[in-house]
Amino acid sequence: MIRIHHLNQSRSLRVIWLLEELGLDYEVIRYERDPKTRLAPEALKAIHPLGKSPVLEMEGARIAESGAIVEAICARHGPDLVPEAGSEAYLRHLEWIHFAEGSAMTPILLNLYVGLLGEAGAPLQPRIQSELTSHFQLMEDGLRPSGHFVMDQLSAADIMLIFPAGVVTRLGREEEFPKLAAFVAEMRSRPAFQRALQAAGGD
Ligand SMILES: N[C@@H](CCC(=O)N[C@@H](CS)C(=O)NCC(=O)O)C(=O)O
Repeated sequence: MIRIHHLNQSRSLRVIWLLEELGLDYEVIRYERDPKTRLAPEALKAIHPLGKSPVLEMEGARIAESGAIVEAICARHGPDLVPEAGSEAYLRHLEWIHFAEGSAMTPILLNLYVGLLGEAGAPLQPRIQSELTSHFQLMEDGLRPSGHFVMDQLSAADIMLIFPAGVVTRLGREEEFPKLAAFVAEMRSRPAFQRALQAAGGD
């Protein structure tokens, strides 16, 4: 049995979405953020020292990092969500998978945290905003006419990129990045995404 340690309103929704797309059996172990601090509960530290979500248990092994989890699930159960090894598309796909956490999240998190500083963070804002915009623009330009990244059907890269792409809509920047906004709406309307939302507890 696959078990997913899921924190509400977190990146682990992308893992539940993937499990639903693949029609796999799984169990969700839910953790709730502290309503004031928004941090995960201490109980998650018993699962992984960082106390962050997602953490997956599959075939007796425990694995953290959403990108690694998505790759591991696809390697075992979802070959159709990854382009053929050795192809040009495979390289682009790998690039996007790692971009989602390794690059895009840096300006997104800086924007969030430095924004909390108000005026004290003002000297950092021009750089943060230009990095945020260039990362959104790269995603906007990377979308294919089919509305997907890399393949003309759903791939694991789409599943990874839903999180940084969703920030465009959260920041109300849909008009600047219309293709990204359409991507988010389209992915969210998929039946498997809706089932994932339900399994995750609605958020
Ligand atoms: N790079 C990691 C990031 C994991 C992470 O930061 N998870 C957040 C939720 S989106 C978390 O658990 N935060 C709670 C906390 O830091 O207390 C991944 O992709 O899995």
